[in-house]
This record gives sequence, structure tokens and C-alpha cells, in this order.
Amino acid sequence: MAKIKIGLVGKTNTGKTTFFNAATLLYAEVQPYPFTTKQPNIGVAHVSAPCVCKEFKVKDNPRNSICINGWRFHPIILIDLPGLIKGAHLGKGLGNQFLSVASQSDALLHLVDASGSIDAEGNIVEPGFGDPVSDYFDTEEELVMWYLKMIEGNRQNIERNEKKYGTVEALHTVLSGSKVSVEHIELSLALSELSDKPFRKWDIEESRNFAYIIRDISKPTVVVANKIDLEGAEENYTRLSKALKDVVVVPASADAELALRRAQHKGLVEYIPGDEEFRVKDPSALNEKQKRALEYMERFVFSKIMRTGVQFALNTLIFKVMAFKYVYPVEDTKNLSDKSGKVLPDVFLLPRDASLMDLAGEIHTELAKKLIYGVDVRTGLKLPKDYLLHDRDIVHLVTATRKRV
Ligand SMILES: Nc1nc2c(ncn2[C@@H]2O[C@H](COP(=O)(O)OP(=O)(O)OP(=O)(O)O)[C@@H](O)[C@H]2O)c(=O)[nH]1
Ligand SMILES: [Mg+2]
Repeated sequence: MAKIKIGLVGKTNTGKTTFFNAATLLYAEVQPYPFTTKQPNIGVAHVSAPCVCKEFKVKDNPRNSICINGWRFHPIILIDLPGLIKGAHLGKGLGNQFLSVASQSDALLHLVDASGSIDAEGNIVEPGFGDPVSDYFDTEEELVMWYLKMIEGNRQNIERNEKKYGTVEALHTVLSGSKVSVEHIELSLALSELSDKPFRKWDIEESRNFAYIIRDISKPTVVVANKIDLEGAEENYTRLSKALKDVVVVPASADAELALRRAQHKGLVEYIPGDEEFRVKDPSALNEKQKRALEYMERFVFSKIMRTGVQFALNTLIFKVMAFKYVYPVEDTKNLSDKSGKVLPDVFLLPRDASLMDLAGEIHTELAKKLIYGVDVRTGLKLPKDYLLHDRDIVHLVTATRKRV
């Protein structure tokens, strides 16, 4: 499977690029004025979950991933997008043309400035002046309008195809480029009570409702309440959590994560992304500015929300909201290794409905063709090809001609 793509959306100046830089350790431009990002930035970030090496008390040799202190980090693609403002679909700010890039991602992180330090136009103002709850709804409106435009802007095309192939196929032709599946469309039609109404008879309100549900169903999202270190942000975080009942809101300070990851990179602190603490290696090696920055972080980030929230937001989206799972295929069931003796070399990040057969297909199409059964390494039990994999499963795949990973 191609790597999972996560898009960063939100109003301008909410800290998307700061989050992106922190998670990828890249150096995209960050500025305290609106519309700094003019083109999407793409980089590699990681999700993390406890590795099975701890449970089995083995030293692993990761190949497609990284293991740090018993945490397995798997790469994903992160896309930082130009910011939006209210009315972007009407061409305000940079417009919403870049949502086509967001629509190609599998899931979204929607950043808001929890401190309320941006106004409706995205300018930096005194904390508390802006309203992150309405910022959230403004951006969501832009996303829905984008889907609506895709549907209504292609009305003739959809109506023509509907006659030949039916409503679902006709809508799919237009929406498939945005990673909307047939299942997403069927579910959205059912939820908007449009399953039995042909598209040509939908009025604009029905189209809008459908667009709203498609956005929801096809792009799982976690809201990041960023800039939690600033005054008033905690109150707004509570307000956001109450206002957005069905959406997970994670408090974060992207700026703190960025500073810590850069300090860790320079060897100044010991810190693993997602950790609930960091340790200064040699306090005498820090200059005054660095000391103050770390004290600030301890006081306004870690003691408030336990962690910076950047890694936590990525993990929550993939493992909790989307329920992806980690599965470890091995060749040698005793040593948990591949043929060359590498222990737990690969972890596969698979969707919630992935079966043993899907795992085989991920490794190699040939392997999927030849698969006869699998073995659960923990219990030694045989697993059928359609066995639904569980998170943290370690499996051995047995093929018709010869045993393989
Ligand atoms: N205090 C604080 N400031 C932050 C945090 N994250 C970002 N900022 C600041 O917010 C401003 C905007 O950050 P960017 O990362 O450029 O925001 P953006 O969302 O990418 O903005 P656009 O590219 O214009 O859409 C910068 O001055 C950042 O330093 C945070 O967690 N805490
Ligand atoms: Mg930016």
C-alpha cells in the first residue's frame, strides 16, 4: 500500500507549517503573518505505537520503520497546505484551490489557534480576540463547499452518467480523484436519506447535505487545538471539545514540539516524540535563551497538557479514529526474524478491515496468490486466509510452493 497521507488544513496562521516542520524536521517557512505558505509542502512524518519487542524482550532490527525505546515509528506522508480564511471558496485569501491536494489525502488534521490570537482574516492579534470555535466552522464550511462545487459543477456530467451507470457510479466518477470510495458514497447516500432519490432530482440543499456527509465520511479528522501554551487557550480548548461533540480534539503546542525536536537533533536534550518528558543532557551547555525556552515549555506545555500533542495527534488520528493496526510478519517463528536473522524487521500499518490475505498482498502480489494459511506466532494456531488481523499480531505466512516471510 502506498504510504498513508495526512493533510494539514486550517485557517492561515494557526501553525500548520510549524506542526509540519516539527513532525518532519524540515524547514518550511513559518511567519507571523497570513498566507506564508503559498504551495503545499510534502514530507515524511511518523506515527508511533508500543513495539512488540518489549513484550518478547528481544532486540529488534527494524527495516521499514524505526524503534526507539520500545516505540515503533512507521512513516506516513504529511502535507502542509496554504491556509484558508472565511470565504476562501469565493476567492478570498489564496482561495481554496489547494483543497484538491488535501482531498487526495486519506485523513486530515484540522488545526485551530486555540489561543484565539488570529482574527477572522488570519492576522495575529492579542490572544483571546479571535474565536477558534467559529474558525473551526469557517474552515469546515470551506471543505464542504469544495465538495459541493465538485458535485454541482459537474451536474450535467453526473446526470448523463447516472442514466447509464446509476447514481453511485456517476458520483464516483467525479469524486474518486478525492479518495472517495463507492462505499463512502453508498453510506453517505443512506445517511442523507438520498439512496432512493436520483441525483437529477436533488435540490441544492440535498446536494449540500450530501457534500457535508461525504466530507465527514471520506476524510477522518482530528482537530488540533494548537498554541495551547498561550493565555486563554485552555478555556478555548474546553469550549472546542464541548462544541465539537463527535470530533476528537487534541490540545497541542506545535512550537514546543519544533523546539524540542530541534534541540534533540542538536544533542541538547533527550526527547522522543510523543514522550511526556524531556531531559536536558548538560544544563551548562545551554545559553540563556535556550534555558528560558525549555522552562517555558515545562511550565506552559508539559505541566498543562503532559506532552506537546504533535505525535499524539498523529497517533490518535491513525490508531484511534481510523483504527489502523500494526502487524509484524516474520519468517522464523522462534526468533521472530526474517530469513537473514533480522528480528521483527518490518511492521505493516494496515486498515481496520485488513485480512491475512491483504497483508500478503501488501508484501508481494505473488505471495498473495500463493498464500495457503498463516500462523499466529503467539499461540502457534493456524490462521485462515480471510483471518481479520488484530493490532500487534505477529504472523508467519505459509505459501503453496515454499515458506516465505
Ligand atoms: N505560541 C505559539 N505560537 C505558535 C505555535 N505554533 C505556531 N505558532 C506561531 O504561529 C505563527 C504562524 O505559524 P505558521 O506555522 O506559519 O502557520 P500556518 O498555519 O502555516 O500559516 P499559513 O501558512 O499562513 O497558513 C508563527 O509565528 C508561529 O511561530 C504554538 O504552538 N505556540
Ligand atoms: Mg504555513
